[in-house]
Amino acid sequence: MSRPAKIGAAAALSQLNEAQLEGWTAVSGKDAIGKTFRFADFNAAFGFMTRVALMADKIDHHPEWFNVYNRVEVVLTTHDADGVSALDVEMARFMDSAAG
Ligand code: H2B
Repeated sequence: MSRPAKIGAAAALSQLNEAQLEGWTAVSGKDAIGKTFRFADFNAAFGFMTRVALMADKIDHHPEWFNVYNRVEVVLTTHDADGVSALDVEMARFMDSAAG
């Protein structure tokens, strides 16, 4: 697969903002976007993570994430591009749809 092109966090955030997807912010210290998802309980949070994990493996693009009970903090960046690429926007859109 060809190396994904870096578009940068600002461009990605403006695309997400355009699509009215809320809660995405720039991560400090690196070119990445992040969001904290909150669910009713662990079951709902882990269900979300499972749906995202299957998609991530399918498109070979994997999130950095941290889970405590009903909270899932995600960071999206493309290591191969050394920053945010269109794949991160695609994953962010999928996450918002998977979160319901
Ligand atoms: N995930 C993310 N987030 N960034 C990448 O650059 C990446 C990945 N690269 N998943 C893939 C896997 C790469 O390591 C393999 C070799 O294709």
